[in-house]
Amino acid sequence: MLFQPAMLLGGLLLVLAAVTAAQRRGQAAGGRRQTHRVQHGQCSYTFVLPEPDPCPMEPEAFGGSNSLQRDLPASGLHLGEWRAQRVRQLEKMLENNTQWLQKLEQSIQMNLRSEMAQAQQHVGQNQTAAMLELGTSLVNQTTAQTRKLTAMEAQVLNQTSRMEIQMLETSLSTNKLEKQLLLQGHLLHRLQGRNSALETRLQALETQQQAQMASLQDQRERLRGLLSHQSSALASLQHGLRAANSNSSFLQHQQRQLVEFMQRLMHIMTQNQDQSHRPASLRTPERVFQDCAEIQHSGINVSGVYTIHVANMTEPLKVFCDMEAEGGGWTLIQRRQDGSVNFQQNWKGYKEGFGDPAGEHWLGNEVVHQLTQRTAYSLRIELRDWEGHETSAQYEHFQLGSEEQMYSLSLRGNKDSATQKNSLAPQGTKFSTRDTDNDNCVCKCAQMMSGGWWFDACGLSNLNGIYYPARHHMRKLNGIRWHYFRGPSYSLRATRMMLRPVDD
Ligand SMILES: [Ca+2]
Repeated sequence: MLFQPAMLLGGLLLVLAAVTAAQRRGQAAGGRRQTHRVQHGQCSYTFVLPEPDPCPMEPEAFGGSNSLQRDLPASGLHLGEWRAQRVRQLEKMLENNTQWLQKLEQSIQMNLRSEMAQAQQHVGQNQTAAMLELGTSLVNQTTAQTRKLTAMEAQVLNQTSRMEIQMLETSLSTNKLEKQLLLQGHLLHRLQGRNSALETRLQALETQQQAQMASLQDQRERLRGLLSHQSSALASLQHGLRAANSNSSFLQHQQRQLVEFMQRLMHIMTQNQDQSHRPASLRTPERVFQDCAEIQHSGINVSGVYTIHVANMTEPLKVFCDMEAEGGGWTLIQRRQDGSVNFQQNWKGYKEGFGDPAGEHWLGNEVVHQLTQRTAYSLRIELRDWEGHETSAQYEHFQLGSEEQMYSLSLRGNKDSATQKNSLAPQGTKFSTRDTDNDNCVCKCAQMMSGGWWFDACGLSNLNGIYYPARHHMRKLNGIRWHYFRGPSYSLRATRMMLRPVDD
């Protein structure tokens, strides 16, 4: 924009040159005023310039091609005056030109000012528009950047908040851990304290124990001495005891022999008495009885213990004979009345018999087998409970198998006085003891129910069970049972089993 006034000034100088040339032409035209128009862009400038006086004609003397010669004054004038006049003219022209130039300059300055103002305004408007465009684009860019920045700021804020939350969580967990560490430290401190206390106690106990050990060793030594003394005393005592035992067994043997001798003596005396009362022709020789029925037949009607000689048995046998019940002549094979005899016997015990015929006893399976195989026997069973009730059961035919047949039961003709039902055992039931299991159960009835009996599985009776005293006899499955008298778990007070030949 600044180059425009310079161009304008250049144009003006050209105009001035043109004006000077025109003045020269004007001078040639002679003393008139001329208008001059200068076009510059859209603007046109009109200048009114005074026409200079026409120059006097050049003297012919000075004619020729040289202009300086044409400026020379006429031959009528002095050269000095002409020069002075020419200088004055020139000065005047110069003065006029100067004034004209000043006016031109003023007008140009005026125009320039307005143009400059317009140009400045235009430039300012353009600049403002450009600046506005720039500003709008900058504002747009700025808003876009601002959006990006806000988005980024939001992201950064989010990240920061997350980081803060994580930091908070971390700090919380750190606080917790610190607390726990503190607690553990306290605990450790306490434990250390306790540990040290325990160590001191332990040391004290160790010293105490050492002292006790020393005293114990002393005592042990003393005890050893005492023990050796006592063992020698014990040996002497055992020796004395053995001697006393042998004396006692010897005395018992002598007592037994004495009792047997007395019984024999009594028997002989009664026989002698009978024979002494009878005439000599009626006297019978000494008889051997097979059972109590035979004794009864011999005229003895007093119940008691008698000696019998069972066939196939080498030794004579003592039995209890009941001469009262149902006509008498019963040979007892079992009695329970006070629990004085242990009925927890094995197979051999039940085979050979045990107990005392005058009290509780089991006559023995082998004797019963030998008796019942010789002739037909009937069996009578008598029962008494703790309330004073009595009952009996009778079997018309009773026989016991051999040991090979496990002393199996053979029964016929049940005469149970109360129910007519058989509580004893089914036909053919074998005898079982705790060491010989012949029952019909996968279990061992003799071990469960105790004693030895004809257990089926395990059956409705067991008169060889455990003897329970009064007030302890209820709910006893291993007691003395007879189902169809007092039920399956009532232990009876007294029982008797006895045999008598069927013929009687
Ligand atoms: Ca069994």
